[in-house]
Amino acid sequence: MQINSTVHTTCAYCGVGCGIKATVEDTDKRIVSIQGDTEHPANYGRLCSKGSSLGETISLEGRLLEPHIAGQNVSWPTAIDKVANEFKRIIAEHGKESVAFYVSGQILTEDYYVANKLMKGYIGTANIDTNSRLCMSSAVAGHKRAFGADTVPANYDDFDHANLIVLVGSNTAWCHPIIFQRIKAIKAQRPELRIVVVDPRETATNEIADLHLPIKAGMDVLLFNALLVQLAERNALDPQYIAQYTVDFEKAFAAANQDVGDKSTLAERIGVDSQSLATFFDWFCQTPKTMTCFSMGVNQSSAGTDKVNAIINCHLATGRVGKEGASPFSLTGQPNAMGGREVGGLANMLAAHMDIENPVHRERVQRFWQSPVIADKSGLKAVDLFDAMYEGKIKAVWIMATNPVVSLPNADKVRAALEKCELVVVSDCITDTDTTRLADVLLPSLGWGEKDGTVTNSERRISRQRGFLPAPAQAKPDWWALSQVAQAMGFDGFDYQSPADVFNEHIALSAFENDANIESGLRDFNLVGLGQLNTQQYNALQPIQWPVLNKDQGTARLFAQGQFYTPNRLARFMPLTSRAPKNPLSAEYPFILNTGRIRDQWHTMTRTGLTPRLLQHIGEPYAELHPNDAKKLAIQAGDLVEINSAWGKAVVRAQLSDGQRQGSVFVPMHWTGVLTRQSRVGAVVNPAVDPVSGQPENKHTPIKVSKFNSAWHGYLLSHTPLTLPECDYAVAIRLEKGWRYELAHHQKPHDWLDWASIWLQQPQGQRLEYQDISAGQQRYAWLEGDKLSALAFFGAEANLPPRAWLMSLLNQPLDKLSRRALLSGKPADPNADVGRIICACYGVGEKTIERAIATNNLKSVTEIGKCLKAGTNCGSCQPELQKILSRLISVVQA
Ligand SMILES: Nc1nc2c(c(=O)[nH]1)N[C@H]1C(S)=C(S)[C@@H](COP(=O)(O)OP(=O)(O)OC[C@H]3O[C@@H](n4cnc5c(=O)[nH]c(N)nc54)[C@H](O)[C@@H]3O)O[C@H]1N2
Ligand SMILES: Nc1nc2c(c(=O)[nH]1)N[C@H]1C(S)=C(S)[C@@H](COP(=O)(O)OP(=O)(O)OC[C@H]3O[C@@H](n4cnc5c(=O)[nH]c(N)nc54)[C@H](O)[C@@H]3O)O[C@H]1N2
Ligand code: SF4
Ligand SMILES: [Mo]
Repeated sequence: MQINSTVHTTCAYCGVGCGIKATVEDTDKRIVSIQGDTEHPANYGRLCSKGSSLGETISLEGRLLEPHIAGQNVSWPTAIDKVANEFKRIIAEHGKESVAFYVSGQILTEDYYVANKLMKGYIGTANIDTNSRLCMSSAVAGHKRAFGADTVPANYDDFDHANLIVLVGSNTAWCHPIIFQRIKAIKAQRPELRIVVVDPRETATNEIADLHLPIKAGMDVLLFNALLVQLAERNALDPQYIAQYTVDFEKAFAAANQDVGDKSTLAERIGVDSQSLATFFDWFCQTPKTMTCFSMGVNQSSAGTDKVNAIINCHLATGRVGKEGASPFSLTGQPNAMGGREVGGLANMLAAHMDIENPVHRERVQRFWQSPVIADKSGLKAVDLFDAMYEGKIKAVWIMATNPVVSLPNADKVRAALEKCELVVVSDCITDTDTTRLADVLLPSLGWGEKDGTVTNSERRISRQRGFLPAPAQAKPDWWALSQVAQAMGFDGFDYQSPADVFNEHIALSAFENDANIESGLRDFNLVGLGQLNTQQYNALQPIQWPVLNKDQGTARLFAQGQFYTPNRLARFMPLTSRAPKNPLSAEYPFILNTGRIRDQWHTMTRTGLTPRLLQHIGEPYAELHPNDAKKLAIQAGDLVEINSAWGKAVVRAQLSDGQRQGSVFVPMHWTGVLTRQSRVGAVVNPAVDPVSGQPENKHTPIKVSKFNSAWHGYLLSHTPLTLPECDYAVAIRLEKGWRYELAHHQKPHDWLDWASIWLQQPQGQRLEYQDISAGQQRYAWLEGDKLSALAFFGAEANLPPRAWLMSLLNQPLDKLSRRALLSGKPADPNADVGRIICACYGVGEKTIERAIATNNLKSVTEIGKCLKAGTNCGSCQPELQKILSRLISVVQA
């Protein structure tokens, strides 16, 4: 069927919240073209590699399409009765504290609102937490301590006005690519704009940095305490702002001063050279228009809340809050990391930015909902919640839009907890995930492009996500499933017919008794100016920044003139003392494991893992080590390494980079038990949490690293998907024309050919073979007609022939030369080897880029773009193009 309609919606991925125009080319085949929305203020038409490939992730492959109970398809009414009855039974037998929800910043505000209402207002416990605990909770806690509310004062437009941008614990280039590109474009126009990156390791974000402070893990509080002292000593404070709008400056200053102590050792304690530190202090002191943006390097720490407040202290002290080009700015992670907070989705919050610990707020929310009960204390935070489940105290859980078996720390314990839990309900759009594997009841959710509702981005901007594809099979919106279960449990108040009904209630609650004249009345989150929306108005809702106090008029910035949300409306300085990460290194575990993200994957890869294009850049889990550490450990690039902590282990490929801090190892968080045998890094991560926010310390786990000993290494190529082979190390990688499996095992098979044939599902056709027994090499290829259909290469060492060229041959007719060269793994024509793909949009490889630079004497990223198109679509690969360029130019010069 052909319908060419264009729908304006919002990206499914990060908290930048880019506007997208989706044009349905073919509804039945689900062919959709994706473009940036030039009118959306978050991106003005730009999209990164993930956003622009959304069209490739909406096929029905792997989709969960029917409700399941114990692995059997059932109808929705059966599934709903089962969930409702079991929750009721377990509550009757063990009390309401024995049940929990664990939800996500990837559900829509409407879904979140209903989940939170059901748990806190009807079941009557606050045991609802969310993956935002792992993401935003330190920022929330820091905002509330300083501002009295979880308010982000700033705005993306502020980048246009800033003269100094400090990026703390943020790999903006890879994780908030459109913000990065915006900053980069501003810098191209105004080279005087200075950018400082504070991150223990060098990342792609360094491309735009004038200064990099590779601080020791966890030293952010000391850095910003020292900055506060400098600001005071150099008369760079804003005494009027401090006096008029804040309290406790003296206390914060005294604590900072004491924390800084002996200045002669300060730089060393922070882990940077004293010249760089002095430059940072100079710039910050001299530049009124300073933005400090922070992300997971700040939040995911056992001192996360203090880090947030250390940053905010410096901004309050200089009056740089909510002013044009001057503000602290928390970059949010997920598309609805902010929306979830608005509806009180965390275990220690109430809806509409009210507080669960405040009896006036509790009474107010209950009265608004007319609900039978209201949770009277904070519920369990994510890590505690799964610990309680492990101990048998939580007996029923409903998990929605998150994959905790991969993403929570100490993830093997999380798996064990779910195995013990009596009732595990999982709502997802994908059938096979590490978490759905443990579900008793599976509920099929609508995915991006089907679901309808709102999300809020980093700058408080509420945007509509609009559906443009029909609901497949039995998939339903999450708000609907929640409302159905609520009704089946016998609760009134869930008679919603559409997401607009939920949104209107959310608007009404935000405005309910939101008044400075009533006790605990005034709240930052208020949508009163939206009024009540009919379906048409809801569908047409334009992006708008809360608070919306007057008709259809959002708020760009807050707090330039104080007016904070503390009882006396004054901001609070926090006195802070720096401290090392919770679990110290030891002789047994001498390295720091730092985990985070890569450019082209989204979390646990349930969607980005479906797109071969996004696996070309980085296809295998890896550990990035400093070359000196690698040398000491006798590890070479490409070897497999085993990473062990006191909590678990993982096996990944070694990569070396001198941008890594010595003693630190970076491993991406993305790989799962579905895609790999032993590369789920969450199993290794310590469950240490911040004492205020409960946010886990994902950036610091003491580990040991060693070369992984295996009897052989190998890889398979297949044009059809295979069962993941039973090996110590096995990773499945989707290709344009098939699949690749990277393997290693401690024991050799009796017969290589037999073994390969079994896992390759008995490939047919002509077989080519090559053996070099002394070098331990076994190579096989199968041709169906003139096409390569399967391939198996094994060797004693990890240095097997490169994969890029062989992968390009899969399922392709082979010419004579390629056929002859096949088992050597090297193309007869060296130009045929494109190398590792750098530009995912146009599939341009490293070797092609290197050759083009050398042959055409290319001097800039722009020239590479003109020559090869690389970097000219989403631009996400430009930092790497620059790196390749610099590397080759420095070789030429040397
Ligand atoms: N490509 C991609 N983009 C994403 C996501 C994704 O999965 N993939 N996820 C989204 C989500 S939910 C989130 S939360 C964001 C996360 O976005 P970011 O926070 O930018 O990403 P991370 O890689 O988790 O961590 C950021 C940096 O913190 C550094 N760091 C580690 N320890 C410290 C420390 O002690 N101090 C400081 N200052 N820095 C430290 C790490 O080295 C790392 O480079 O990304 C969003 N965007
Ligand atoms: N080691 C380490 N671990 C980390 C982090 C880290 O830096 N290091 N970062 C943490 C952070 S910041 C985050 S945000 C988390 C993210 O971690 P998770 O939330 O566990 O990861 P996702 O893969 O995004 O999981 C989302 C799930 O929801 C499904 N889904 C998508 N859309 C919908 C929908 O509309 N409805 C429903 N019901 N399901 C849907 C997807 O298929 C997927 O299974 O990971 C955290 N874990
Ligand atoms: S930056 Fe990329 S992933 Fe984030 S919202 Fe924009 S297009 Fe989506
Ligand atoms: Mo996140």
